[in-house]
Parts: sequence; structure tokens; C-alpha cells
Amino acid sequence: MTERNGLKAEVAGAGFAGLVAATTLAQQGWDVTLHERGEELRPLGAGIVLWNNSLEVLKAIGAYDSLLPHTMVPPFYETRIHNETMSLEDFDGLPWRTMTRKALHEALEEAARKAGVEILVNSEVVAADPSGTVTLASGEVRRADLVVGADGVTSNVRDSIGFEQERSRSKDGVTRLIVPRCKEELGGGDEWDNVIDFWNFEPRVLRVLYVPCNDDELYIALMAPIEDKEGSAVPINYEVWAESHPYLAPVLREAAKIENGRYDGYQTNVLKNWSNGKVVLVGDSAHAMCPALAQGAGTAMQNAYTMAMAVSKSHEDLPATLQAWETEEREITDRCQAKSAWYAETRNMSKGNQFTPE
Ligand code: FAD
Ligand code: 5PR
Repeated sequence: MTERNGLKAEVAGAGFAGLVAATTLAQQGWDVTLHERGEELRPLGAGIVLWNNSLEVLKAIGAYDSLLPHTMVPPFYETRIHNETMSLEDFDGLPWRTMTRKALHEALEEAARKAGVEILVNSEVVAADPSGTVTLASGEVRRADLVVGADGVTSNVRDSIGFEQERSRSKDGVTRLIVPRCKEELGGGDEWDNVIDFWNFEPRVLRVLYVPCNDDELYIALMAPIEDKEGSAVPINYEVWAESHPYLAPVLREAAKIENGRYDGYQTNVLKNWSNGKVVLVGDSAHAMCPALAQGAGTAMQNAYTMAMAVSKSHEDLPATLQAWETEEREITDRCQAKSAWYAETRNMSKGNQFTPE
């Protein structure tokens, strides 16, 4: 049993950032309440790629072993333009894994419950104050030693305090879906175990990111410009997509059956500061980014973990500790955000992944 430290934390939002922050704080002795405005804990989106940073966080909080059987390491990350291979990478042994968001969310929820986090659903945080209070939609006001705003890109915690920020939106968006692997129907070869990023530019920009998550489930992200009404329609327009990517017909046929999908644009928010007094923002509330480097959740989990460890080591002057933590983490997160925005703007991911050395 962890020794309790007598400190209370209120965490807004049970996404990847909130679950990691809440679990780490509870494991370090805090009394933690996690508020989720939804009626149950569940992830948005479909599949996900994680790299070394978030995999290390999962190990540190004890969520890795239960997740591992539900994940996969594809042999290669392949990039094609008009179905011609541009690059085939194994990242020189750098750890990475693919999985469904559901599997990741379940492993994190299990870790949070094991750590003793109190999880409240149907509990929306409408505002926070730097002195250390949160106000719930019910009108209840709660006081804490630390308030964590992990309430995503539309954060009430952030907006009620008025953190200064710059925001920009992307010109493309994606429909993200989980479909059956269809490996035999696709031709059965080993190439279908790879991540394959299929880019087509002519006669129109339509891209399919193909990500096997395990033996049965495949994550596909169908990217089309926001202005392309047919390409961004949901359910997907089978004729349009199959004409562009005929070799993916079995997968696209499955995708077209899914009626409750969503086409999402992406945005980049750069905040001047991530904390104010006893309130700290982690994850998309602080640094939403384009998905090109697949590091939105990665940096969210990394920063949630390092923040929770920092405030647990030293709780004398919490606002100063939060500022020192931000100085440590800021550079790499800013770099990820800027590079992801550049890839989204230039569509240069089509030339293959050029970021391994970084
Ligand atoms: P969220 O996941 O948005 O979670 C916020 C939670 O808070 C939700 O549960 C929400 O219901 C709840 N909430 C919101 N408001 C309130 C409130 N007021 N009170 C209480 N609860 C509230 N990242 C990767 O690392 N790898 C990838 O492969 C990857 N692929 C991506 C693909 C696409 C197309 C996109 C758009 C993003 C991708 N990302 C990826 C980024 C990743 O999805 C996000 O960065 C990550 O989910 C952010 O986590 P979060 O916990 O900060 O926010
Ligand atoms: N990587 C992943 C992803 O879901 C997207 C991108 C890169 C895992 C979104 O389709 O480049 O947009 C990307």
C-alpha cells in the first residue's frame, strides 16, 4: 500500500492524459478524483500508434503487461505513392506498437482503478480557478491542492481561466475506422502485416493509412481535403475510395458499412503557459497537434506522467514546481507540434518517414 501524502487532486477528463495523470498521482500517494463528462469511459477515434515515450510511461505505471497481448509490432512502416513503395522502415529497432484505442483505454482504466483513483462519470467540469478549485456542471465547487485540466482540445479548464493561445486548423481531415483485417481477401502476403501509408495525389488527394492492430482488427484512416465533400463523406463513399485505391477494395467495403464514423479535421494549439497557480493543463488541452508524427497521445501521456512525478517529489511551492516541469518538457513537445503541423501542411509524410533520427 502506497503511503498517502495528504494531498488532493481533481482531474478533469478521462482520456489518455487524464488517466495517466490520475493513476500516477494516486500511485504517488495523492487522493485523486477523476471527472469524465461522458456517461462511460471510452476513447474517441479508432486505432493508435505508440512510440518509445508512451510505451515507457505504460511500463512505469504498470499498464504495459496487460496491454501487450492486444498490440502488434508490424514488420515495416511502408509508404507508397500511387501504390509504388517510397520507403520501407523498421526504425532501427526503435520501440513502437500499434493497437486499438479501446485496448489502450481499457488498460489505463484498469491501472487507474487498481491505484485507487475515484472515477466519476457524468461529471463535467465547467470551470477552474488558479487558487485550486473546480466547478462541476451540478454547481458543486471542489477545492484541491492540484487541478489537472486533461479535458481535451475543447478544454473548459483552459478556457474558463483564459490561457493565452494561438490556434491553427489543417486543410485535410480523416475518417478513422476499425475494420476486420481481411488479410486473405487482400492477397494474403506478408506485406499486409505492415503499416502502409497509401498516398494518391492524382486525380485527387485521397490517402489511406492502413494500420494492423492485432490478428483481427485493422485501423484505417481515410484522409481527404476538407473541401472534398465526397472524400470526406461519412459513411465513406465506396465508389470514390475504391476507384482511387482498388487494391484495398475488401477493406473499403467493410469501411462503407460503418454508419457512425466521423470525419475530423485537426488543429494545433500553442499556449503561452501550461499552468496557472495550482491548475495545470496536460494533453490536447495544452498542446493539440496534427497527427502526422502520431505523437499527440504520446506527448500527452509523457507530460501527464512527468508532471505527476514532479509535483509528487516536491510539493512545497506547487506553482513553481509546475513552471519548472513545463520548462523541462516544453522543448520536445513544441518541436513535435511544429513538425507535425509542417508535415500536415506540406503532405510530406508521402515521401516516407524522415524523422527517425530526430
Ligand atoms: P482526449 O482524448 O480528448 O480526452 C479528453 C477526455 O475528457 C474525454 O474523455 C472527454 O470526454 C473528457 N472531457 C472533455 N471535457 C470535459 C469536461 N469539461 N469535464 C469532464 N470531462 C471532460 N496520438 C498518438 O500518440 N498516436 C496516434 O497514432 C494518433 N493518431 C491520431 C489520429 C488522428 C486523426 C487524430 C485527430 C489524433 C491522433 N492522435 C494520435 C492524437 C491523440 O488522439 C490525442 O492527442 C489524445 O487522444 C489526447 O488525449 P487527451 O487525454 O489529452 O484528450
Ligand atoms: N499517423 C497516424 C495517424 O492516425 C494519422 C497520421 C499519421 C497514426 C492520421 O491519419 O499523418 O495524418 C497523419
